[in-house]
Amino acid sequence: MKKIYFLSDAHLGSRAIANIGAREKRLCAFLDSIKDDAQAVYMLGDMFDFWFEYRHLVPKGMVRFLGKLAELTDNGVEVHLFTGNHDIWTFGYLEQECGVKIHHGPETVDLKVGDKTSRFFLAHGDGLGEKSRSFRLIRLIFHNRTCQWLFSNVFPANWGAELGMRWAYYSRKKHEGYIENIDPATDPLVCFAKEHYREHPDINCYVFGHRHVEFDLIMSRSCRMVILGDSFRQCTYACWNGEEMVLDNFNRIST
Ligand SMILES: [Mn+2]
Repeated sequence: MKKIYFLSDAHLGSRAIANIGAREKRLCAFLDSIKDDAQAVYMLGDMFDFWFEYRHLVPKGMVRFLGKLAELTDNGVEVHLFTGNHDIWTFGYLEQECGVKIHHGPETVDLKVGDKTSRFFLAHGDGLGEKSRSFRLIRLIFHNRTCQWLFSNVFPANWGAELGMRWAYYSRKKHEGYIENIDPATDPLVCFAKEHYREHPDINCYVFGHRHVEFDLIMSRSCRMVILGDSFRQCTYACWNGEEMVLDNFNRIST
């Protein structure tokens, strides 16, 4: 039976993560290991530490990963890429070149494995239940089409890319070594999911990335919430086999 895989937050290309090249290879080895039994792979955001696509240019590096995406889709595996808060700015290249399907926001999807169908709510997780005004303002600017056009066409690309990589670097450094504790009573993502579930009791599974913490919560007899962790350090992922959602990691894979 084929399976559906979920992973997130590889932060490829990051200057703040040691040996990011080796980590990219490990991720590619994992994707290679699942290529025969994967029906679909859902990547829930921040696979790139900073991805900004210009009309005729894309960021350097990460070619093994891009090649692996193309290989999977060429072989009939559906690959879905949700944009996170580090890789919002893809405007067609990844779809055309790597054959992936891009999602710019949360999606509710019915996933079918064999004869079993389950309803999933999938999102990177940034901005959901988030109340901080400064975060919301930055998010608004990052997603604004006019700001994106100005960044792309007025600012020299070398400066733009440098600025973006530095922003991503400092954002990573800020969270480094800080293991976040998710308190289900107050956590914005958990609160968001609970509120959403009250209005959409037909959802069977909420899956998020973004937090770099693994988290698993039984919401009810028929609904579960999973935060995936990350794909560079803990290397955690989830796998839906039609019967259950299995959480595992690919740390043991050597390249
Ligand atoms: Mn994120």
